[in-house]
Amino acid sequence: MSFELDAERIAAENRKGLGPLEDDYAHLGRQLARRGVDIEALTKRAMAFRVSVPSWGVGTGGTRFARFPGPGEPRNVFEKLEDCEVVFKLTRSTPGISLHIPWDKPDSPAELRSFAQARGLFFDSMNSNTFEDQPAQPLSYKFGSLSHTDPAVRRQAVEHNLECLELGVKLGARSHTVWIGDGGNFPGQVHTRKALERYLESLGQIYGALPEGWRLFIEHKLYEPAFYSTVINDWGVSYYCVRELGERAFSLVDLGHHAPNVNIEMIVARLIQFGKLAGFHFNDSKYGDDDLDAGSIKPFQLFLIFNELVDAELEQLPGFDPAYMLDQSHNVTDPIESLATSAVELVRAYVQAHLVDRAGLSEHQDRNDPLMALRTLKDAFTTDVGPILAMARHRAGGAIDPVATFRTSGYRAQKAKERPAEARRGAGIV
Ligand code: RM4
Ligand code: MN
Ligand code: MN
Repeated sequence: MSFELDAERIAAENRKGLGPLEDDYAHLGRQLARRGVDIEALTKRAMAFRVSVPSWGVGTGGTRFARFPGPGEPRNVFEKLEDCEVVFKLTRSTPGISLHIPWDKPDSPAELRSFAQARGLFFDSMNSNTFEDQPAQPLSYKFGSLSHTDPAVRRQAVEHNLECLELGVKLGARSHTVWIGDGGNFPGQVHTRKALERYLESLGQIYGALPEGWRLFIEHKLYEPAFYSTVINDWGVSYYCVRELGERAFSLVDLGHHAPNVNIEMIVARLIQFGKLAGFHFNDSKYGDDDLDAGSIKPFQLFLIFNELVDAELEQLPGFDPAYMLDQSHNVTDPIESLATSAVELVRAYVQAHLVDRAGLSEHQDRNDPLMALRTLKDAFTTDVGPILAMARHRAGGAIDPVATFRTSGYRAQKAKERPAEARRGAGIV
């Protein structure tokens, strides 16, 4: 029998924190009432927020230099799901799992699906992998995949994506996410226009095979692994491609895939306006694709992104239905703690964005009053909504303090016994 974090353990921890939480919640409720805000409405929104976790996020990541595996790391997709379930039990916001194929390819999709269902989990987006070679793979992706110069390599990459779709249907997934590492390391290596033409032709084949009711997401990335030029390098190219492909193709924004200082909230607003925002891979970064925990470096940026999202949500823009996912690499923290913390930070930004006085903001904009406009945003951003988040988790059966509850549960130590380290393991982003 494998060790599980049970509801009684969470309830016991919550009993310790409930008194002070109720005080703080009542106090915040009175403060918000003075601003004309109903705390209960915000708590309901917090309880309804959902973000999916990546199966690859529960393993320790790494850099080009090293990977330092943690104790009790999951060794297969079932164990990954066990860890994802813990994040869900602690936060109650993360029932969706995004799988990476072939890292998580199950022998029996039906068995995996019922394993997930029994835990209240479901499969969200599928992710293909043509950025590395697999053992016994006939052709190499060293010089690209969907945009490769050799049609046989492109075919192989397309077929891999078709296999992901087929598997996704069996698992009950509803979208497919394509990120490729294609590009050039040196000037002249790749013919810029021809590579994009080849990519579009390959992607057209994947789009053409998209199952009924599915959406196709494509993810741009400025650089890495190609350091000079990347085929889908920014949101403009991504937007062009999804427009070319058709109405079920959308641009996905991974926060770490932009140059430092880029105004990502503006990219988000543009994609919303053009009806092409797929959703997100949330994370944070200082320099590039650092894959740090959401909100750890630029919490105000995260808030400003949610400000755009909530603005669209409140306006009920037709077709606005972004998919929220985490995409992080945990190199020095416990992956379960990092994922739970990020999920909490997203709900925080979401609730804070609901605190923006939108009528007031729009007046300040119309009167060209930048100082008051910024202050309106800052009033929302600087409100400590922690008690709302904790109360929402508590009411949903989650933990008032997810990290403390996880630490006292002994889950990691138990898993270290149940899952002895293996010599070589492919989990994580290296
Ligand atoms: C990439 C990108 C993809 C992720 C891989 C592992 O940088 O963010 O979404 O699947 O990393
Ligand atoms: Mn990503
Ligand atoms: Mn990335």
